[in-house]
Amino acid sequence: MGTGGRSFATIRRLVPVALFALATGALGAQAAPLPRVHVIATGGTISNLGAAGRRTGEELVAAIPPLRNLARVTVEQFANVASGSVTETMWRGIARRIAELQAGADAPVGYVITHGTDTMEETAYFLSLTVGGCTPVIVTGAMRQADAVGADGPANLLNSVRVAVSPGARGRGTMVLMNDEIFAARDVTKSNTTRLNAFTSPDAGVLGLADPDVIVWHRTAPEGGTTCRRATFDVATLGDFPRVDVVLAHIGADSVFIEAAVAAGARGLVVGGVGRGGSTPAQSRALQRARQRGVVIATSNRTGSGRVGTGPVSRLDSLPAGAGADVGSAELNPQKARILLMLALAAKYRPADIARLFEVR
Ligand code: DAS
Repeated sequence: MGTGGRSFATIRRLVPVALFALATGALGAQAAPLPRVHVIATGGTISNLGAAGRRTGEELVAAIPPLRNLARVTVEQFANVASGSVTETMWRGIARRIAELQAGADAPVGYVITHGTDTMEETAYFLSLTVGGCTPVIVTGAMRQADAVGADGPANLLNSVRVAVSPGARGRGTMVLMNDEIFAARDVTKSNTTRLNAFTSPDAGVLGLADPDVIVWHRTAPEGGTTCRRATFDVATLGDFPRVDVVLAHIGADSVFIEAAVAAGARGLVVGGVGRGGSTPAQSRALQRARQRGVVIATSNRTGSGRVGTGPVSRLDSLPAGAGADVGSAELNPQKARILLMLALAAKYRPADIARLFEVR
């Protein structure tokens, strides 16, 4: 082989090396720094190893190599509990922590909260009311334990980070990602005990999808994503959360639970009413007595979807005419109506303003 042949072979050897060097920035071109996503781990099935304990957030992230090309993921272990053990004090702590990180240097472009699925919708809804700004907060978890065959946690965590760095997520506030589906915090609910597709938005549908190639948004962001949401409530200035209880209406329900809640100091009551918010005559009378003592009643329903309006509609079959201020929960289910009522009472809203607040989407 002559000289020309040798140099051609050399060039052929060098081209891949040069391309690799270009791609990695070794020839001087600086690769853009990866965006920071902060994971706040709280426990749940995504971390659960049964008798072997729970994985940490660091371990969950380390087990997903593709994350390294997607974002600079930082992790903090806020808690490591089943979501039935999450408290309202912890909610405040997470909201405050996000505000603190947002105000600091190197603020993340998004947050991922790993959480048990059982009460995930409640934590997500609380954060949607108390975290402002453009930065998305994605709450995720798993239906199958961390050591199960076909565990869904890693895909949910990876997809949540994909959503967190997606420009289309800006301005959308708090969302839930499960089973490749993205839900608005206000709309989402857990509607199955076991299935991978347990999360649904019965009234509003999914917000978007984490498809393999792209994040798809089915609805435009508020104001087209150009303005950032103001938090409805500022946890830094809110007083103590008042007691707000939920009572279920059903055939044969008497006044006992309503009276017990009032005796325990409830300042608000949410009725999981039948149909459009009805209750039994005994419950209706007890609710009327509670209202006369200054307890604010929000009427929700136990059907799993559909609205309860404020005023006469929500009083059908239940409260006597002229019963005074009544709050319909709109399409909020009882557990979410409880959160909004609790925050509104803590912020000293009047019943008429509370009624309006329930309608704000
Ligand atoms: N279902 C889980 C949760 O919601 C329970 C667990 O992981 O312990 O937290």
